[in-house]
Amino acid sequence: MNASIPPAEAGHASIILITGATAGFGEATARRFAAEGWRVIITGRRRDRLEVLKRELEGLHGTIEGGTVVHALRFDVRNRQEVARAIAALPAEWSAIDVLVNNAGLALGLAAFPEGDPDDWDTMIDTNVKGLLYVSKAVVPGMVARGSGHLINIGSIAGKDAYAKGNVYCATKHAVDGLSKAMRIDLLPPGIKVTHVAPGAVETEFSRVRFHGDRERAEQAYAGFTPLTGKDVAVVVFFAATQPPHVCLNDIVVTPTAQANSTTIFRK
Ligand code: NDP
Ligand code: 8X3
Repeated sequence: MNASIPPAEAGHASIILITGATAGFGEATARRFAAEGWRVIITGRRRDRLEVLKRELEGLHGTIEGGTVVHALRFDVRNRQEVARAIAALPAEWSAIDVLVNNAGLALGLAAFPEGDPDDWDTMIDTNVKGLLYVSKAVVPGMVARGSGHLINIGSIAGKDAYAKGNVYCATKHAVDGLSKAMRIDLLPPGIKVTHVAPGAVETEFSRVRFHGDRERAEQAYAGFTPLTGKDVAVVVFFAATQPPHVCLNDIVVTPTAQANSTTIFRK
């Protein structure tokens, strides 16, 4: 992977906004891009985590072009007004976002359809689908005006094939796949790239959130095989973001070696 374009080649440090950068591969992606000299906008709901990560990355990578290397924005992707206000209020030096990583998302519960909890369904649909739309709607007009930009939408292997008891989570990730295809068509004229990244099992806070804090159940999800890490996904996102202007990686499925598809994991 040596095709990366140093941000300096564009004449200024590129800016990336990552939703859900307080944990998991959003956080790993923020670390990776900051280390590569990008200016990084980290977002999420947990203000304390945003502040700690901002301080850490500034300590590690200092300032860039006389300004700070990290900007933190607290918002809930489900709240359309909050999203629009936060993006509109970005200081001028942070407003020309080159890459948007739509990563914030979650699964809640693992239940056959008749036993599913409609509150969990609402949260997954509001976060994984509507949240992605709201953030994109706030960021894309600037990209269109500048005639360049890149959306990297984090879907899932669960958006390629459904699995038992995954029903609504799988549906939201199928929606991310479908939206990525549709956005790619609509955003051809202004030259905006759209990449869909569909990871398999990655050990993050994902399963703890899914099982409402049950650590033992969460750990079982990764028993008997080596899952991906947040860093593994960050490598893929970085590779996609640093291709030359005429190259767009459309759809990337990345799984642990022990995983063939959404239903088949070889556990020792
Ligand atoms: P984590 O639980 O570790 O991180 C999720 C991130 O999303 C957190 O930063 C959280 O921040 C943020 N988030 C959740 N809800 C909201 C919200 N309403 N508003 C703003 N931010 C929100 O999970 P992962 O890193 O594993 O997951 C990241 C993405 O990858 C998700 O879209 C997930 O569906 C997808 N995915 C995960 C896989 C896995 O196996 N782990 C595999 C394939 C895809 P905060 O709580 O501070 O708001
Ligand atoms: C998250 C991983 O196993 O639910 O998308 O598909 S899984």
